[in-house]
Amino acid sequence: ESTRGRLLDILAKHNEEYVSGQMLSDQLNISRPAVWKHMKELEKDGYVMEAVPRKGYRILSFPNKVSQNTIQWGLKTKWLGQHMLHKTSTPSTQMLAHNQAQNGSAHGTVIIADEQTNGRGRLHRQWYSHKGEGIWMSMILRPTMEPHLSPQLTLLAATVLAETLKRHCGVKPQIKWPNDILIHDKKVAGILTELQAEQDQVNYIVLGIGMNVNQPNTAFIGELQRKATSLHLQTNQTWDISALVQDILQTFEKRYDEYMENGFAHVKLRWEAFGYKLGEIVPIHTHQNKWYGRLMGIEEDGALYVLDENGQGHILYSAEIEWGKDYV
Ligand code: BTX
Repeated sequence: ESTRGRLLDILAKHNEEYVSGQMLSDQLNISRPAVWKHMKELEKDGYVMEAVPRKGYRILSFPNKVSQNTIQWGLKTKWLGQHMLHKTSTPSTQMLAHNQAQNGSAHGTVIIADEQTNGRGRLHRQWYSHKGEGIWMSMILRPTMEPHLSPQLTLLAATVLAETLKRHCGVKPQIKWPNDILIHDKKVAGILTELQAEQDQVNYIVLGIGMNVNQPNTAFIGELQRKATSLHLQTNQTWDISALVQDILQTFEKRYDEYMENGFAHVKLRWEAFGYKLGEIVPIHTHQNKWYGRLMGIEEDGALYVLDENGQGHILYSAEIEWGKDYV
């Protein structure tokens, strides 16, 4: 743990009480001017500190902006997010995560940014990632697994987001296959999984999560106006991004460990409980064709199972399901 993290820990444990500079310097094994320097750094992160002569220091308030400190502060995980890199601005956290992974970053490393200037969705589509309004993060995972099973991790991530949003914000999210999170037929979050693998073993996975949190109505323009939504628009509340990130990381770690131990069956059930239009007939695009099928559920390998008009079953690996309020 970093010195600054330990410093915050000590101050937080003392709550409203002052902690003397001498005690901090003793406990952290650094000089008193070094303690002072860390305080100044924390203030840059948005902490409001009070320093009183002969009494010491205390925290008056925590930042509402995101930093490695605000996320790691009180983060109850064993391995996920214990290594973290936070940027105020970056082209794409996916790109950064790939670089980090190739340089040997540990399993569970999290890269997060306030803003992405070149955020990406699947098939090189753009992902709108405006400053401070959402969660733009990528995690590096190094699972012992065969590459063909990796779509299960995308589905797992989708269930984690749905589950966390429901519990944390009281909304009713749905998962559109394979990995879009919708609320009231509008996209609130997306997942992008990228894989580096050998023949029969995953080398690493970069799992990117984009979630719209505090965007106002005016944030979404053009096609996004009818396609996208934010938690703020759905709940009329402004959400603490660090707290939400912590919850996502904690829930993800728990579900990931369960999945590694017990397999996919529970993930499948949970995914299906959130499944968008499951049991319904919807327009489906595969290759150049548009046809109507009844969404039945997902397969062990993450494929979508659909019945066509003749009751014939189809297992789909790539398809677009038409969605939104305005299709028919
Ligand atoms: P996707 O290809 O399923 O969705 C991309 C489509 O979603 C776009 O074509 C556009 O129509 C719509 N869209 C773009 N931005 C938004 C937005 N903010 N909210 C709702 N809809 C939008 C989904 O791709 C996967 C997105 C992953 C994003 C994360 S953010 C952290 C990481 N870094 C990075 O560059 N990508 C990932």
